[in-house]
Amino acid sequence: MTTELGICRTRNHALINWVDQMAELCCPDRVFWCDGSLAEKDQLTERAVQEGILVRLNQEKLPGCYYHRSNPNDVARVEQSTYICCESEEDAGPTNNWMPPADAYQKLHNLCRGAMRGRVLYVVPYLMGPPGSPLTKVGVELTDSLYVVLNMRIMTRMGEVALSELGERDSFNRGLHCLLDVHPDRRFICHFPQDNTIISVGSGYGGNVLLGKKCLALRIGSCLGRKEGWLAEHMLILGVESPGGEKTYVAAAFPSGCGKTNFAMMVPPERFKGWKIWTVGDDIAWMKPGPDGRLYAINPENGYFGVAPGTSLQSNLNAMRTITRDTLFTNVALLPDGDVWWEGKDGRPPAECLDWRGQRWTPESKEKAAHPNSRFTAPMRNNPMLAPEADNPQGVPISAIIFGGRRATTLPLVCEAFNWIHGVYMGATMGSETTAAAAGATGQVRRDPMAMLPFCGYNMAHYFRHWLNMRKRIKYPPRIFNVNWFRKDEQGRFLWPGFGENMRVLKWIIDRCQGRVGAHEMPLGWFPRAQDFDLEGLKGFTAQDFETIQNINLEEWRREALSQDELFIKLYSYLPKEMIFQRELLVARL
Ligand code: SAT
Ligand code: MN
Repeated sequence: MTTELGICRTRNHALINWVDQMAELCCPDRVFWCDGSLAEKDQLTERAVQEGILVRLNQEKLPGCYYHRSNPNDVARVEQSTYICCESEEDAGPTNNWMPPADAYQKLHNLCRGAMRGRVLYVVPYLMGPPGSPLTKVGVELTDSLYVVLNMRIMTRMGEVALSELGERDSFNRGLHCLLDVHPDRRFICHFPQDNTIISVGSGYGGNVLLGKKCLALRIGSCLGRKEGWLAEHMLILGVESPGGEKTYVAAAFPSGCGKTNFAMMVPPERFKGWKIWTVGDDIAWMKPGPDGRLYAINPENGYFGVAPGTSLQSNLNAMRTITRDTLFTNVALLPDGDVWWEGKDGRPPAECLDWRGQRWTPESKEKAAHPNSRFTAPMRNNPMLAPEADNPQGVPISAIIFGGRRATTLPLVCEAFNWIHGVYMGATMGSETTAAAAGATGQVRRDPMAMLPFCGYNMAHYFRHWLNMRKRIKYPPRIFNVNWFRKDEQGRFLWPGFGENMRVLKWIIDRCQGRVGAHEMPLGWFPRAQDFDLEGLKGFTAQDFETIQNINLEEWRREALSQDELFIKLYSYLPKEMIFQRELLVARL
């Protein structure tokens, strides 16, 4: 039996009416309703190859894998073109760009008017979260980009499954995406929290256009979470299983490009034989108190949109296994035999390849072959260590929340907050050196509270208050920790080996959560005692090195406290007083 593809299969009037309205605005030649089937995937993939959007890779080496090059002016999220369009500017807060909703609608509708002439409008119904979860949300993205459709098919639970979850309800996120002419002057990513609506134009790059991810799961999600009493966070979720079978779940916030995917898929080193790390999610956590008083988390996504450069068998074995099939590669380098390459992949650089712009590249070339923010889009089901609970509608109970930035100095490898409020302060004052995940200069320290600076859909100070208020709703709150894998010595060498060895830090965190070890009280929080932190089998790293990496330099901390103030001053009129008290306590302890 053959089923006809692209046909509307819903009787949801709100949905049909809205699609009609948007089609009337954008004037596509055709409307194609996605059902998420395999037949549809094959058909659309074939079309993308014919249209030159995808290149078929070597199907023997990489079955089901395809390659895409984006417009060179469109390779990362653009924070300066990202807007929160709520009624009052105050509600968007000083860390967001704001546009009045009426103005934004007018501007964007003008840009979209007739923009899909000669093109197809794809209707992409999708779920963020497993079917049947109380946290799961339905979104529908209308897009004229086949690349977006095929990525959304990996990143979300897409098609029929979303339509049946939605049923006759009107409560779904309305997302409209138009490529236009992919010009930075006509690039806007606008969020309308009061209407549960997103409009993104002028870009084809992941974080700007896969609307379920940063736009719905974080920016709109954070607004919904504030209203409904839960947390939408830029966090990975992992499960640690001991040799005895004890499972502990941890959520961790790191800014984009700081190794969330690597941490979420970590392989424990030799010393931790019998321990297992299970991946629940690598980028986003939705967390809500459960009936037993603990905080439960789901990963709303269905795939990984990971940074390719630096990914190797050494740094992330499970990711390398995950991306051997059914994966889309964007802006990496293309080898003559239809394989892909990037800086930091195993083995020697290829003698020759095409770089991410499609130009001939050799090891002598000055430019990088893969763009530093080149990505793979891979189904999470390919991950050999995918936690079975990733599909559990109830989510997993979180025992620890970890905050971490990329800091060459100042921040120790690990410390634990004294309590929830202190932990919120730790998260709120997080700083990190900027990476290639966002357009702009890299390597500069900026305050990135909870790794949410580019993703919080409302006033950051109200967001801190929401975090503080959540304490009252969680009977058994997770412990909160801060980590920094990136501290360097005076010669600029990393002090900590990172990757799998981060298991040692995780082990201490788990031991703290299970009440198995004590700790030293220090000005920044609880520090590990030497006898509790396992350094055995860690070559070239001594107890002295551990002291160095945990060292608090008072001069650096005076500067840190001042620099923390820059963000607080910006937010001052709304800042919860608890944050000011915490700052004073810190200064006093120092
Ligand atoms: O580009 S994305 O926003 O999807 C990834 C990231 O920056 O975290
Ligand atoms: Mn991210």
